[in-house]
Amino acid sequence: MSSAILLFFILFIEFFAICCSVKAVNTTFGCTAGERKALLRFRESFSDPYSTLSSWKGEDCCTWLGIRCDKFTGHVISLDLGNKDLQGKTLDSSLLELKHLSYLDLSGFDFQYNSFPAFIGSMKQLQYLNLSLMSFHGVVPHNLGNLSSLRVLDLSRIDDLIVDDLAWISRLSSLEHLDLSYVDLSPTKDLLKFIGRYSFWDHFAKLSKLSDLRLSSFKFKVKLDWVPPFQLRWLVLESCDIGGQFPQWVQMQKELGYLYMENCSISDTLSNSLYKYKNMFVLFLSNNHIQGPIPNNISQMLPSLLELQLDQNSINGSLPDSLCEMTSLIYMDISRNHLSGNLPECLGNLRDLMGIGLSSNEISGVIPNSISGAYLLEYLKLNNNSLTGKLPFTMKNCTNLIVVDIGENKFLGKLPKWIGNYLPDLRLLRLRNNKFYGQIPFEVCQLLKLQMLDLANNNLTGGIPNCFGNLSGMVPNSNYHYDWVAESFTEVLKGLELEYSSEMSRFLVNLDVSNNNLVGKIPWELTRLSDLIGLNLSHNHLVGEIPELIGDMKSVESLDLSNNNLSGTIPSSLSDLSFISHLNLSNNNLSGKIPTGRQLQTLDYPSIYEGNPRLCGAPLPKKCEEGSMVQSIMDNHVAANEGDNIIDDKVLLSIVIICGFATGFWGVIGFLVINKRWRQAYFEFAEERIIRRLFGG
Ligand SMILES: *[C@@H]1O[C@H](CO)[C@@H](O)[C@H](O)[C@H]1NC(C)=O
Ligand SMILES: *[C@@H]1O[C@H](CO)[C@@H](O)[C@H](O)[C@H]1NC(C)=O
Ligand SMILES: *[C@@H]1O[C@H](CO)[C@@H](O)[C@H](O)[C@H]1NC(C)=O
Ligand SMILES: *[C@@H]1O[C@H](CO)[C@@H](O)[C@H](O)[C@H]1NC(C)=O
Ligand SMILES: *[C@@H]1O[C@H](CO)[C@@H](O)[C@H](O)[C@H]1NC(C)=O
Ligand SMILES: *[C@@H]1O[C@H](CO)[C@@H](O)[C@H](O)[C@H]1NC(C)=O
Ligand SMILES: *[C@@H]1O[C@H](CO)[C@@H](O)[C@H](O)[C@H]1NC(C)=O
Ligand SMILES: *[C@@H]1O[C@H](CO)[C@@H](O)[C@H](O)[C@H]1NC(C)=O
Ligand SMILES: *[C@@H]1O[C@H](CO)[C@@H](O)[C@H](O)[C@H]1NC(C)=O
Ligand SMILES: *[C@@H]1O[C@H](CO)[C@@H](O)[C@H](O)[C@H]1NC(C)=O
Ligand SMILES: *[C@@H]1O[C@H](CO)[C@@H](O)[C@H](O)[C@H]1NC(C)=O
Ligand SMILES: CC(=O)N[C@H]1CO[C@H](CO)[C@@H](O)[C@@H]1O
Repeated sequence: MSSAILLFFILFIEFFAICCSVKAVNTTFGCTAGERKALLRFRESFSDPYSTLSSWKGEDCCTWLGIRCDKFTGHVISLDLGNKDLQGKTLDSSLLELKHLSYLDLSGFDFQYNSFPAFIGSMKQLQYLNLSLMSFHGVVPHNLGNLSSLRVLDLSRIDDLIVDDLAWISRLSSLEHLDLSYVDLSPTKDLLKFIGRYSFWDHFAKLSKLSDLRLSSFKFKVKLDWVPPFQLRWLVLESCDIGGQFPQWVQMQKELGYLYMENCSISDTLSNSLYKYKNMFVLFLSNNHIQGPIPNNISQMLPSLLELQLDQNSINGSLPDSLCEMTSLIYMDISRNHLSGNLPECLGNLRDLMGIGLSSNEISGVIPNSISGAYLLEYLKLNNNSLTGKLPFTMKNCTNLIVVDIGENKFLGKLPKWIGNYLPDLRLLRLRNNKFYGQIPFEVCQLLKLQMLDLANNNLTGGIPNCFGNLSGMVPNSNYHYDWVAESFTEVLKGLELEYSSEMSRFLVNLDVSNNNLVGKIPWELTRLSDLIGLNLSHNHLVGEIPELIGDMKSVESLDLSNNNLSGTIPSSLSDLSFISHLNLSNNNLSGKIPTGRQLQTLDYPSIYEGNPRLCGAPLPKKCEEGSMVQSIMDNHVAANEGDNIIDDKVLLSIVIICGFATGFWGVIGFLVINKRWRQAYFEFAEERIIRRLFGG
């Protein structure tokens, strides 16, 4: 009864507030003069190269971009300058005059590596402070601990920020959200910090309201019996060496919805790690040393799970049937473990599943027919296992498939025609290293979005279909590659087997039918595929000439036609391939003079052309017949200047690599450096997708 009255009372107040606020908006004249001046002074302390703050003029500062005022008093309560590409050397302390400011977002502000503005620690009324992605260096001022009203503190991703001691954090007793990820917390810099390592978590002893904690790269362990004062709903720990056992204090966080512990050297079993987490929707434990099987009762432990990420661990045993009871699962990745046994027959019960990753395990048996039940599936990654049998016909119900990677298995049978008829969204079809035989069906050409087709190392016969020229996913089409989220996968290009990160792989356009028993000519239509980066037709029985228009494949970086029975001369248009960095025409029946010029100049290894007895000219030792006198004089000249040439070539090569990089060259270096960041980007995307799904929108 009394609660009903209370509710009524609250509703009344709410109603009253709404009426008044409408009125108030139109009766106040916006911000106070003092605060307006303070803002203008603050504005002068930094530059705004993209004029994002062009609205910062006029009397009413409450209407300026990024500013919110209190409806009743007109005081500035919120300043949001996050991600506005602003730059400055110092932040003007005039912000201190905004006495009512409770929300301050300066994320991404380019501070040109000056020191952290200490005055921020005096803005006592702040409840939200976001300085992530800012660039300054030095030590976090300890007076941040004076911000006793602070509920959200985000200092993540600040290069060169030193957190020398976290004692100040213990005073932030209102803190609900703390993000220090990608801030170096590892106690390596001096001995003092090293001694302090075991007290790290003591600083969290009073943060009883904390519900979202994100940290990375640290080694601080806690006593086994530590009882944290908080109940987290969100926990992100990355690259934390917390030592073997799954931390007991994390087990106590029964309200956890989101648990991310990547690369934290956990070597426990899952059954020792997880209790019942009724709210958990994301479990991300990739890149640890987790052992033992997936618990039989995993569906009872994690009844609400949407995303399960356990890749790169040492999980063994087979996939339990109870996995199929996790009917809310959207994404599951248990790649790179030691799973064995069969895929559960009941897999199709996971009707919401959009992605399965089980690559690089030891799973055997067949893909169950029931897979048709998982008809929302977009990503199917089963590569590098021991799966066998035919691709089940029922898979044609999974019409949303974007990625099918079942390479490195023992699948057999003919390439199914239904792939072309029923999977119109397919971007990546990777069937390499299996036992598929028979002809390549024309239906494959109906996969108009296909940009990665890898049929290498099978036993395919017949010709290369002319209609491959119609694979419009392999011709330039602006923005086409941007509208999907790829998955990382391994591909052989330029003779190297590399893993392409998810962000890189969506730009990879590759056609590989090498090492089969294909016969006939190379269809000239292939030269229409001018977005192809890799083309590998090697190790087949192809005859006839290299298409005259080969030079139209402008994007090709890696071209391998070796080990066939190609004849005729090498088309001179080959020298139009300005990005080519790997070429192999060896072991064919080619004849005549090797074309020269431009990019071909840098590819001067005789091995490119060897095994073609009737080819002549540089870089082969065999000279061409006509004008042999002139030729030999020229050759001598080249020999005399060899030293210079080597330098020129190197310079040229690096220029080509740099140019190539900007337009889509995936070198080892690019991959290694960029991969992690992009992985993060994908992760954020996935997160967003899940949140959208959870909350509708
Ligand atoms: C802080 O700002 C960054 C970049 O604008 C944003 O991604 C992040 O979500 C913000 N943090 C919080 C806690 O709101
Ligand atoms: C703020 O913090 C500093 C250092 O942590 C401390 O010396 C100072 O007394 C505090 N100021 C106020 C007003 O609480
Ligand atoms: C994993 O964490 C260790 C520190 O514990 C770090 O040195 C290493 O670079 C991390 N690896 C990855 C892939 O993030
Ligand atoms: C899962 O099974 C283990 C024993 O195998 C048991 O200790 C645990 O309580 C079970 N968890 C749930 C949530 O049922
Ligand atoms: C899983 O690995 C553990 C050792 O880590 C071993 O004792 C157990 O027999 C393995 N189980 C299976 C099914 O291979
Ligand atoms: C395939 O899996 C094995 C382990 O099962 C691993 O050693 C190997 O690197 C994987 N190969 C590829 C290409 O991922
Ligand atoms: C095939 O997909 C449809 C939705 O497109 C779904 O309703 C149906 O149950 C699926 N068929 C099977 C056999 O699971
Ligand atoms: C490939 O297929 C041919 C017949 O088409 C067969 O004779 C041969 O044994 C097969 N090779 C392999 C490795 O399966
Ligand atoms: C390729 O597409 C064109 C129309 O775009 C069509 O006329 C032609 O028949 C197709 N070629 C093959 C071999 O399917
Ligand atoms: C082409 O494929 C063959 C056999 O599959 C492989 O050995 C070779 O390295 C590949 N060529 C390139 C340039 O990647
Ligand atoms: C290559 O093709 C020629 C005809 O163009 C034929 O005489 C020869 O036997 C073929 N060589 C091989 C190894 O298939
Ligand atoms: C909330 C409200 O009524 N706002 C009005 C205030 O006055 C301006 C014009 O001066 C209107 O455009 C707003 O709709």
